[in-house]
Amino acid sequence: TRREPVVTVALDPDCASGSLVSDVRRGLGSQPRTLAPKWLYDDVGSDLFDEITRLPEYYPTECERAILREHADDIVAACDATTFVELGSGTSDKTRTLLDAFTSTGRLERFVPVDVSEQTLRDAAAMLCERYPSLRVEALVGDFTLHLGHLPRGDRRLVAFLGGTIGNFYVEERAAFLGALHDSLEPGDWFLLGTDLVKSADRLIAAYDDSRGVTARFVTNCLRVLNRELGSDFDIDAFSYVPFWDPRQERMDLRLRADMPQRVTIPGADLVFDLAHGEEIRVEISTKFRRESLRAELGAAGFTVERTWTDDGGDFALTLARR
Ligand code: AVJ
Repeated sequence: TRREPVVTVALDPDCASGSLVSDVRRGLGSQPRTLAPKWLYDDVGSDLFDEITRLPEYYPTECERAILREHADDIVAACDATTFVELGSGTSDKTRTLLDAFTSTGRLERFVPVDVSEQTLRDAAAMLCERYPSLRVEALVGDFTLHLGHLPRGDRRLVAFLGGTIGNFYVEERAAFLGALHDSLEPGDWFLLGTDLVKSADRLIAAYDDSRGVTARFVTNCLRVLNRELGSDFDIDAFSYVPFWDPRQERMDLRLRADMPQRVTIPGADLVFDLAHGEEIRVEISTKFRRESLRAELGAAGFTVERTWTDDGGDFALTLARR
């Protein structure tokens, strides 16, 4: 008998738009001006990101896939989870490699994909029920920085956070996220984390400044989102995309620079400000990690690293830690 997915909505839709307004007021209303990367992912932004993952210069997605292809069985064998939670699961595309490995052990009982995009999640959950008929699929529509308290309890859990998305967080946000995750787990639960690793500046810059300009369009799209959602009047053509590698913080820093002075009005956030010629808005950071500092950071949050897997080139890592 095939089961139907159970979908729980933890995200309040008004709250989603409310947090856009407060993010914009906080980030653009003060210096240095910033914008939170989660607003890059409307439908257009999600499609552009998908295109990025297929660019020859953008190695992380393919490296992570290679690790999963090569080591999914080892990962599943290394932990004794019966519930598998994925934060930011999207289409659950990469995860199928892990689900296949879990299925052949016969141990997995439940899969909990968590994502902010309700439709994507519903479609993925329906597909997974069909593909894994004996699995209980309990999807959670929520923001993984806010709704960790809604994760199901009881079973031994493995929580996966893949794709290197943790690199978007600032140091303090990372500590807060790891702390909240630690608090929502039980001793003995597992955490599988995907992180991009420090490498030469040339390769990093190429990955975030592709020759076809897809990344520039992806980052600039946030201004379109604000013009549409909040009625702002950003003159989108008057901005240049400026990505750079910050060697001290070991992160890519992706900014938009105003090519001419302009006054920006954002009615939906009740905000007016002047941008000087050359003034920059930071839209995203993408932190790159080292194995040792990652172990220390996970340790500080109360996790013990059990295993680390990398691709052959050592570009990307999957770290399995235990609470
Ligand atoms: C989705 C956050 C992992 O940081 O590499 C790609 C986003 N931004 N190109 C990354 C991104 C520009 C991506 N993450």
